[in-house]
Formats: sequence, structure tokens, C-alpha cells
Amino acid sequence: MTPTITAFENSPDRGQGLARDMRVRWALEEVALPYDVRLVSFAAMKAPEHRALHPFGQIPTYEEGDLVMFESGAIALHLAERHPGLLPDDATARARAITWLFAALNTVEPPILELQTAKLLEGDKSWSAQRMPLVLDRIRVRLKELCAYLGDADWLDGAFSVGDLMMVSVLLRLKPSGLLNEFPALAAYVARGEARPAYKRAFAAQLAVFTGQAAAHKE
Ligand code: GTB
Repeated sequence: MTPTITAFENSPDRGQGLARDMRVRWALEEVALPYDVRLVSFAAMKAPEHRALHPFGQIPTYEEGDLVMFESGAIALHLAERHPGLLPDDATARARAITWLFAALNTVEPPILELQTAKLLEGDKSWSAQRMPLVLDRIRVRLKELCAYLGDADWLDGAFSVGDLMMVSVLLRLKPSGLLNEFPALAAYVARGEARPAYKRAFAAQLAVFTGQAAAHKE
């Protein structure tokens, strides 16, 4: 059964692959599962039909027969548990990979999201310039710790896993800030993720939505 995911009809990132459908697309590509995409407008996301799938009126969602899921991390884990490619067979290694999935979402992503809030929602406040260095330093703390753990390894815990998929996805949100370049080993780690054929296919698919929209607007 071909699953269906939802994604922005008009992504505010203009095809940079920063919206969270990208993580789900990447996971689907890694496990080689074909999927359909339903594009939703901002208005449609808040309508009852979409809220029946996603209580918070957001993307992505995931439908597979009777199963409806939301939360990109839960969807990625669901795919990793049911298809080979994103979790090791060994139970201990599996638990470690899942640990990294949660670390990406619960420990590394929150300070990065703070940066987006500081820039997009608080940039015009009188205290914004004073707060920004604090926000950046909180991210640097996490990046330094992650960098120390990664050392000269290619991936966080042995072979590439759903933990790396999520960590790379989270770190990618820092690209526009330039912060990643302060940690060359992490920049190289992210580049390894981006070089994976499955990542490239997922990126191209979400970019095609934007370029299709841009072309349609020109007509
Ligand atoms: N925890 C949820 C998950 O992981 O699935 C978070 C889902 C979420 O935040 N979805 C966002 C959404 O639907 C899209 S990804 N927002 C609309 C709304 O809440 O009304 C967040 C996002 C948006 C835009 C950019 N961008 O432009 O760069 C990047 C990321």
C-alpha cells in the first residue's frame, strides 16, 4: 500500500528543504518505499479535514491504509522499524540509533528553533540584538558537545541510521546562519548526509514542488 504524506503547497523556504516533510521524504527514500504527496495550502492545513489527520494543523502527516500519523520523528521511526535500511538488526545498536533520533529532536533541535524564533518573530524587538548572542551561544554549546562525540567518525553510532537522518536534518536548519562552519567536522557530517542518493532524491522531489509553483505563477 502506497503511503501518502502532506507537504506545503507553497513552502516558505522556497524549496530549500527545510520544512519537515523533507525528513519524511528522506526516510521513505532510504527504505525505498514509493509514496504519494498531497500538497496543502496554509488555509487547508487549518481546516477540519486536515485537523482530523493532524490535531495541530501542520505538515507533515502520513497515511498508510487506516493508519494516520503526524510528527516527523514518529513517522521516521515507524518507517525505520518496518523496513530495512535505517535501523541495525542488533537490539543494542537499534536502541542507540533510536537514542540519537530523540537526541536530535529533543536536545539539539530546541536551541536551533530558538534561533528561528529570535530572527523571524523577535527580530524587530528593541531587545533582539542583546538576546541574539545568548541564543547563538546556546546552539554553540550543543554543537561543541556533538562534535566532541562524533570525533572523526562518519556517523554517530556505527552505520548510518535514522538517528543520523534526523540529526543531519536538524543541523541543516543552521546552514543559512553559517554557524555550522565553526565546526568543520559537523559541516562534513551534514555534507555526508546530503551526499546520500536517498537525500538527493528527496530534496529534488520537494524542490520540484517549488519550481513547479514558480513556473505556474509565470504563466
Ligand atoms: N514537531 C512537528 C514535526 O516534527 O512534524 C512539527 C511540525 C511543524 O512544525 N510543521 C510546520 C508547519 O506545518 C512545517 S515545518 N507549520 C505551519 C503551521 O504551524 O501553521 C516548519 C518549517 C516551516 C518553514 C520553514 N522555512 O521556511 O524554512 C522551515 C520549517
